[in-house]
This record gives sequence, C-alpha cells and structure tokens, in this order.
Amino acid sequence: MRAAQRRFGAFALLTGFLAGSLVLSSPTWAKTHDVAMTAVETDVVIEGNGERYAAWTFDGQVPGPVVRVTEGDTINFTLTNPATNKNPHAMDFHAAEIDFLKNYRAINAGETISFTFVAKKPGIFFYHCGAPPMIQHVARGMFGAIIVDPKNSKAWAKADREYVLVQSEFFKNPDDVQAMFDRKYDNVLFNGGIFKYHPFVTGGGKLDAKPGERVRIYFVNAGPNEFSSFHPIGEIWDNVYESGNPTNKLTGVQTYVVGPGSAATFDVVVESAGAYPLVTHSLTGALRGAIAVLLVGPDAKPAPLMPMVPWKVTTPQTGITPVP
Ligand SMILES: [Cu+2]
Repeated sequence: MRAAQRRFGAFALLTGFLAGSLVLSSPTWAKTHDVAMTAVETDVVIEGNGERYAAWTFDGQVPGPVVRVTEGDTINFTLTNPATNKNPHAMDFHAAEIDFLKNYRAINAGETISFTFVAKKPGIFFYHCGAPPMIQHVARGMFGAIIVDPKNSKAWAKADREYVLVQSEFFKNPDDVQAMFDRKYDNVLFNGGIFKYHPFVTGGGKLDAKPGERVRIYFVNAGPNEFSSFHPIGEIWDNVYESGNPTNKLTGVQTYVVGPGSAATFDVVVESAGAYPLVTHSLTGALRGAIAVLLVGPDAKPAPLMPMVPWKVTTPQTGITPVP
C-alpha cells in the first residue's frame, strides 16, 4: 500500500514537473515581425498588352506585398522613401490601433520612418499611403493587404486554397487629381491589372482551384472612391466574414458590398469543374476590368496568394479582346 502511494506520489511529482516545464519552456504563440517597405515611384504593367503606367508603389508593385501575421503578433514596420523619389509618402495600416499623427505622417524623399504595433484583431485589412493628396497616392497604386490570421486556427473551416484580391480604380492620367475627386475613373482593377485574371484577354491569366476545394478570397477594396459589390458568377459565397474576422460570419451570400477602405473574407466551395467569374456586380466596374475568372478543374496547380503580381508581360502585343 505504502509502496503504491509512493509510486503515485512520484508519478504526480513527475507529471507536475513535466507540466511545469512545458509551461516554462513553451514559446508563447506571439511573434515579432520586422517588415520593411520602400516607396518606389516607377512604371508598372497594368494591361495584358504590356501597357505601362507611371505608378507610385510599395516595393515596386501594385498592390504592395501581402503582409501576413497572426493575431497578437508585433510588427516593427519601417518605410523608406529613397532620395531618388520626387514625393512625400507614408504608411497607414488598418490592422493597427496606434496614433495617426505620429506614425502615419508623410516623410520626404531621403527619409525613413519606423513604428510598432500589435495586430490585436484577426482579419483582412487594407494598408495604404496617406501622404497628401491621399486620393492620388491611393489611385496611383500605394496600397495593399495585411492578413492577420486568427490565433485559434479552428475559429473557422480550413481553407484548401487562398487568394488575395485588391480592387481599385484606375485613372489613366496619373496627374489629374481633379478626375480622381470627380470619380472619372477609366478602369477598375483587380490586383493592379485590367482584366488581369481573364483568360480570354491578351496577356490575361486566371485563378485556379479544384472541385470541392474551399477557396478563400481575402478581398480588399482600395478605392479610392467606389464601392465593390463582390459576387461569384455561377456560385454563392458559402461564407463571408466581415473584415475577415471569423466571428463576423455570414452564410449563403450572393453578393456582398465592400466599401472603399474596407475588406472581407469570402469562402466558396465550387462543386463542379468550370469557369466562375468573380466580379464587382457594379457592372461599370466589372466591364472595365474587374473580372477575375476562377477556373475550376481537377488539374489545378498550387498558386501564390497574388498570382501575376507584378504583371510581367514578355511579348507586348496590341489590342484587347472585347469582353462580352
Ligand atoms: Cu505615397
């Protein structure tokens, strides 16, 4: 009896020790990320025929790079505005909850700014330049997406495939700020291109998926002015998560409005092979470039979060196939 108690005591001591050591030695889940971006004033390809545009960018691409962290993580961010630039630039992360005046101020060419924030809320968030006139800095391409994954990965269904789509309006004269105020846009873009994911258009691509996969679209509307009415033609969103927060869950949604400066996460499970165009159902936008074809077939290959960013068109051609 006493021997059994001793054994139990030793066992309890051992398990207590193991539990204690686990608590002490386990790293906390929160991480710290050093994220650096450079404001780059450069030409980018915006059309499948190789047409270029005098953009202002983060890291030379439109949209800027996707930042991905987990809820609770700390981001040490640095923006560099090289001396070779002509304009002030800034960074505003919608995933942050920090002082605007101090952290989001514009810096001149040749300067650098750093700030730190904790991504406290999960979701998909917009980021953008806030230097005046902000409408022009956004319209010319200084925007992107930050994904804050929920710390509890079981907060929502696991996605089989993920894409980031950023919608924006395109003004062909990059210096016509009045046209930007007057909403006189020429095209609407997904990920910085006119019909970038439309396989019938010269230089166009597509988004791939396999039948039965849960495809998760992290969707950001950069604006600067127009609302998006995001709809999958031939499908229904299985779930929509406002701001990409798993708690904000909607089910069985045909079309969901995302305002400028906002974002949402869209899940669709496509049962059968075929083509499913993802559009803004504000048709003036869709028919001026905001159509991304989700091509569903058994041979779909893995793809990056933002395919074809930057858009490298190797053989410039002329003429875009009209879209029906
Ligand atoms: Cu800027």
